[in-house]
Amino acid sequence: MGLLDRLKSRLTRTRERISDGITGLFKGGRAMDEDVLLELEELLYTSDLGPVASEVVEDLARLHRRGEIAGEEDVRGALRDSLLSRLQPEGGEIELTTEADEPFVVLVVGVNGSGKTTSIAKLAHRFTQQGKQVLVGACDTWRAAASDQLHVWADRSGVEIVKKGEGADPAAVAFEAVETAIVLGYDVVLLDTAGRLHTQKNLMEELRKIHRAVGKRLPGAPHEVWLVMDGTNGQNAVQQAKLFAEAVDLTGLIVAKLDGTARGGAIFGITRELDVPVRYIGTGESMELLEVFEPEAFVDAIVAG
Ligand SMILES: Nc1nc2c(ncn2[C@@H]2O[C@H](COP(=O)(O)OP(=O)(O)O)[C@@H](O)[C@H]2O)c(=O)[nH]1
Ligand SMILES: [Mg+2]
Repeated sequence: MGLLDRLKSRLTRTRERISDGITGLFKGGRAMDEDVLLELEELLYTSDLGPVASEVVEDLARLHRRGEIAGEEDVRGALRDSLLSRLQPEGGEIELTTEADEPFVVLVVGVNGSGKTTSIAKLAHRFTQQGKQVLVGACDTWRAAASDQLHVWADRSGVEIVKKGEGADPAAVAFEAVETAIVLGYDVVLLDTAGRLHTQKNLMEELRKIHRAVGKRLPGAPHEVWLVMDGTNGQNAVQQAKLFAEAVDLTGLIVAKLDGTARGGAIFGITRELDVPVRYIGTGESMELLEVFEPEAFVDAIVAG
C-alpha cells in the first residue's frame, strides 16, 4: 500500500470530517454559493484548522467571485492548493549524516504522554531498517517505567540503549550515550527525555542542560531537536509547544496520535505558529505506524474524494 492509501486508512476521523464533509455539502446536486463556503469554513473549524480555516475559505471565495470554482471537484482542488501553500516544504525526512562521519544526534522533547518514547521506538525501528546503527539514550530518568518501556521496544528492533537508574542525571545519560556512539561508531543517537518535572522552569532548564552536555561531547550536536506533540490536543498544544521552543531551538515536529482524532487539521496552524516543519506523524500505536510527513500526501488523504 502506498503512502497516500496508508494515510487515508489511518487518518479516517479527520478525513471523514473534511473529505466526506465536502461530499455532504454538495449532496443532491447543490450548487456552489456563498452558503456552501460558510459551511465549508465551519467544517474546517471542527477539524481544528483554527484561523487557517477562514484564510483558505477566503482564498476560495475569491476564486468563486472570479467564476473559477463551480462545484465539488473545483472546491476540493482549490482547497488542496490553498492548504498545501500553508505547509512548509522543507519538512519530511532528513539525511542523517554528519560531515565528519560522527553520530547524528537527535534530541526529542515534549510534554508527558505526548508520544515521545513511542515515536523514538518507531524512529529507531525505521532508521535501523534503513541500515543505520541506532543508539537510544534513556534520559527520562524521572520514572523507572519510562526506560523499561524503551527497553522493551529497543529489544524488539535490536536497538541498543544507554540508561542509568531512576533519578540519574539526564544530562549525564545524554553525554554517555553520545560518548558511546562516538566510541563504538553508531550512526544515529536518539535521546528520549522526560516531559514532566517539579516545575516547568526546571524542565526547561534540564532540557538546556542536556543540550549543552551533548554539545560538549560532540560540537554541533544535537543536530536536530524534535518536539513530539499529541495530535489529539489539536491547536491547544500550541501554547505548550512555544515554551519548549523558548528553551531549545526546535528543528522539527512529530505529531503523534493522528489516527485517533478528527483534529488533524491543527497541523496547519501548529507548523505555522511555531515556524518549524513537520517531519513525521504518528498514525497508531505499533512500531511501523510512523509516516514521513509529505505535505501532498497528507493533504490529499484528508481532502481528496
Ligand atoms: N493511537 C496512537 N497512540 C499513540 C501514538 N503514539 C503514542 N501513542 C500512545 O500514547 C501514549 C503515551 O505515549 P508515550 O510514548 O509513552 O509518551 P511520552 O510520555 O511522551 O513518552 C501511549 O499509550 C502510546 O501507546 C500514535 O501515533 N497513535
Ligand atoms: Mg516517555
